[in-house]
Amino acid sequence: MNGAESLVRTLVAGGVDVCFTNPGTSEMHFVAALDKVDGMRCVLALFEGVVTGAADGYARMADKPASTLLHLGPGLANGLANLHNARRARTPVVNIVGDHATYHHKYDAPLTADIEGFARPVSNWVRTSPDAKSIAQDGAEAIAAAKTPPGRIATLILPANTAWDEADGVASVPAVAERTAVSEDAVAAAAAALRSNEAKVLMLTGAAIRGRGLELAGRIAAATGARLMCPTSTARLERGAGRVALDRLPYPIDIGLDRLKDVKQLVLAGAKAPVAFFAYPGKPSVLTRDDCEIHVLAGEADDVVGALEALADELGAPAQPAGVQDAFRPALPSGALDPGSIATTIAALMPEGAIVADEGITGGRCVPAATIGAPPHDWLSITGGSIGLGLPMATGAAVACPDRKVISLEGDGSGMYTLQALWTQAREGLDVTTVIFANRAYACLQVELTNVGATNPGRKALDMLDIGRPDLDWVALAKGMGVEAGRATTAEEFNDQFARGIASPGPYVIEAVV
Ligand SMILES: Cc1ncc(C[n+]2csc(CCOP(=O)(O)OP(=O)(O)O)c2C)c(N)n1
Repeated sequence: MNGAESLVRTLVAGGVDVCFTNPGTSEMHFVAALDKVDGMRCVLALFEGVVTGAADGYARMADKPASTLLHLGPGLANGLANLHNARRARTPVVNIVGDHATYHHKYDAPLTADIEGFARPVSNWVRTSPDAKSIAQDGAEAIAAAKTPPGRIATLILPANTAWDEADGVASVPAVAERTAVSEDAVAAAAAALRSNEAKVLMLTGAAIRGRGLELAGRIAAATGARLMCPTSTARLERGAGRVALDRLPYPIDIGLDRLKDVKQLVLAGAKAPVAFFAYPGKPSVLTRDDCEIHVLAGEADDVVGALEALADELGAPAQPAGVQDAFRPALPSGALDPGSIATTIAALMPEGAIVADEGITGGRCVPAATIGAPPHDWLSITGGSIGLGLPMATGAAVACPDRKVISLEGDGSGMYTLQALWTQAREGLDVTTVIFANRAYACLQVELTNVGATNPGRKALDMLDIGRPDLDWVALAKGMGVEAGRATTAEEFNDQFARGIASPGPYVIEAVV
């Protein structure tokens, strides 16, 4: 077999059996190998930002990496922003980037670029395979690197001749490092902090905001009265009726500061100490008060669930968690369509086990509170602040979980970065209902203009924050990519449209004019 086939066989044997691709000439042997090997699902995307964002959404839900196939330096570069988001989410990803044959490099042909240079800032592991005989082993090591806690980006560069030359065979994935157990001292310090009579918060993320982690957090809250919080952006949060509810740190700095203003003891379980998303003139960067004591129970690569287990034991926590969310469904709204009524409709109709991919920006701001009592669901957010993740992330999540409904909340501005994801959803028949908050504006930035103290904006400045003239026609855009779509301008129309999306087994787009 050739190098490309040895790599594909190694990926499949190592459990990496989905590949999001956008190939070119240098990847043709890899593409040809896909047919020689059973077990690899290949999903084409029409832009690399969709490839990398889909790989992120997939791994968040599948709990294992997908691979990507990208075309030399420019293909990788097109996918960098969503690799940045994936890196911030601690998502495991195995990137395969084709390159010119090793002997062709010295001619500086047009697509020649510093691929390792492009890859390094978003990758924890980068390697260029030197020859076909090394590729299987390099591929196996890339998988191990991606799976190394807390989840990493591995980028393997595949020169064309290493793909077509004769290879040795398949390699198996080396042992992956376990998550580190936390020290007894860290547990004791966290317990002392949470026993204190001062205002206290347990800030959780990663595995701590799913399943067993949430239950333990609730038991710790029951023992201590600690407030349970999570960061603004989390890779995957399990929430809804019957689950321990967390107080999510709000994005706007003033509200975030207010939420933490009394806190004197902060215990971090997998999370970082909270800082402002941006610096604002005259406002602090750190969101906790100066005299707040911060204790790290578990870092991001530590066994945070084991740490919570030890903490619950240390505190003699009761079996019943505190803060379990009651079931609550609102009635369907009527009248004007606005972010509040849209959130109410979603809360009324979203099915159990839904996956919400949240890039709703200001239009989606009411959905989290409205849906907290809805049937249990998962919530995926943009972790690196780089918009253009939402539609690809929803696509990848739907590939990972074909039996679950994906609800994609999308700002119209953010959606335009990677709208080609809709074509992939149509081609793959993915069960995604997308709500486009069509406010014809970069509304978030209109608020930020004031927040940073830029006063008296003129017409040119305001024009940079307005995306009307012409208004985007999302129904036509979706239909042009083979996705059924409808428009809603009233709450009643949105109720009908959303019910239609939920009833559809395939992709459906709703342009909600707000
Ligand atoms: C890659 C990237 N480019 C630009 C931005 C800056 N930015 C943040 S929000 C935003 C506008 C989002 O518009 P939309 O999705 O329509 O949501 P709205 O603000 O209207 O609610 C922009 C351009 C960003 N966060 N990431």
